[in-house]
Amino acid sequence: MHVSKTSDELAHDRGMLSAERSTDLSTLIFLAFASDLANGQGLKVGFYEQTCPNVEAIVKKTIDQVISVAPTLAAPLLRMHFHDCFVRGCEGSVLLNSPTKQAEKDAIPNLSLRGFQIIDKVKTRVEKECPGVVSCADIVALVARDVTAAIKGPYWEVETGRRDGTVSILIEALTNLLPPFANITTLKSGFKRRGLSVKDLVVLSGGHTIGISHCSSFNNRLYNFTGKGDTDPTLDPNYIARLKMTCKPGDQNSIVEMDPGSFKTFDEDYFKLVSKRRGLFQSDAALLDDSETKTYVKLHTTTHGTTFFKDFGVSMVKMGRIGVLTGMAGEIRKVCTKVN
Ligand code: HEM
Ligand SMILES: *[C@@H]1O[C@H](CO)[C@@H](O)[C@H](O)[C@H]1NC(C)=O
Ligand SMILES: *[C@@H]1O[C@H](CO)[C@@H](O)[C@H](O)[C@H]1NC(C)=O
Ligand SMILES: CC(=O)N[C@H]1CO[C@H](CO)[C@@H](O)[C@@H]1O
Repeated sequence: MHVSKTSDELAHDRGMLSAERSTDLSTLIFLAFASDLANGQGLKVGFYEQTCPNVEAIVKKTIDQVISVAPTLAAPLLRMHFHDCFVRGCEGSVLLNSPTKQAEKDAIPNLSLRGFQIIDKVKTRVEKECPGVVSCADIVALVARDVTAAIKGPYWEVETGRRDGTVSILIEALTNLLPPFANITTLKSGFKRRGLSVKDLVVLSGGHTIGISHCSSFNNRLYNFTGKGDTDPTLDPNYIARLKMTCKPGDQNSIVEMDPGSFKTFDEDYFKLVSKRRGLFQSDAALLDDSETKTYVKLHTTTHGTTFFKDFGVSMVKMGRIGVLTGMAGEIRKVCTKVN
């Protein structure tokens, strides 16, 4: 059952969108959901060992095929698990279509959420082998691991046993996703509220070692940071000059690589960039504003054989526990874009 909204509510949402950058969206973020603490009870590695023993092999094979021809899909597929988990918990609501364009999918922050068709492709193959057994939420979690491994990133054991939710609401995506202009206080509390630590915040931000961003996510830093036609003083001026070549004033559509030169490879370069004041978003730069996150960033610019890969797997498992539905809760969707 999708939740439909009246046109009044819609108008309200749109107003919120345009106001989003100037007003305090993060207050809303905290009001939205108090219940989605991480616990992960009922999840375990190998949950489908008896009921669908080949599921992980099917997912991996499909993803290896996809990434070998379209490596840039790794980034949105990793990001999809993050978005799923931060809105309503990891229960596949990010995948739901709404006939009236009112689902999470239709929210502005999903601007770059791509790869839904890959999830459908995996699901179709899994359903063929074990109909009605494997949830879409688990497929999203497995895909996030497999795309990361496929682009030379870390590998981790994924806990499974999630079930799928039946509700997806646009406004929840707007209010629960952290905005790119979030400061360190907002970031830390947003993670804490979901049972994630300050370390998880800095480690998972390392996901920005791959992928692209639209200019709209950081344009204010280049042209009108405080409304006086100024730039963000925390962003390297040379980098600003370079970004301005692609991102013109008010440009919403152009895209840049978040980790220029290696945006298709999962590596530690993100931390080098942040340390050189070349983190693309204010939320990236903010990692220098807390002693714990700053220490982690700096550590990963100087030492060899760092712990980032191992840490990333650990934090992804923790993220994958946020607000999960297990046991008899929710359902196993037959098709990921629709409730049964
Ligand atoms: C800490 C708070 C976070 C904020 C504020 C944030 C914000 C953003 C924004 C604004 C974009 C660009 C969207 C666009 O303009 O196209 C983006 C892209 C991306 N994010 Fe994050 N993000 C956060 C955390 C994460 C986490 C935890 C992960 C995964 C572990 C992640 C993975 C990605 C990836 C892979 C992309 C590139 C997507 C693509 O290439 O299509 N982000 N993020
Ligand atoms: C961080 O952002 C929040 C929400 O916009 C704001 O209320 C708070 O004052 C900011 N904190 C700092 C230290 O700038
Ligand atoms: C910069 O921001 C201010 C305040 O929001 C606005 O009045 C002004 O028109 C903006 N300037 C440009 C060039 O967008
Ligand atoms: C507002 C917006 O861009 N929504 C998009 C969210 O993602 C879906 C699937 O890629 C697009 O169809 C929507 O247009």
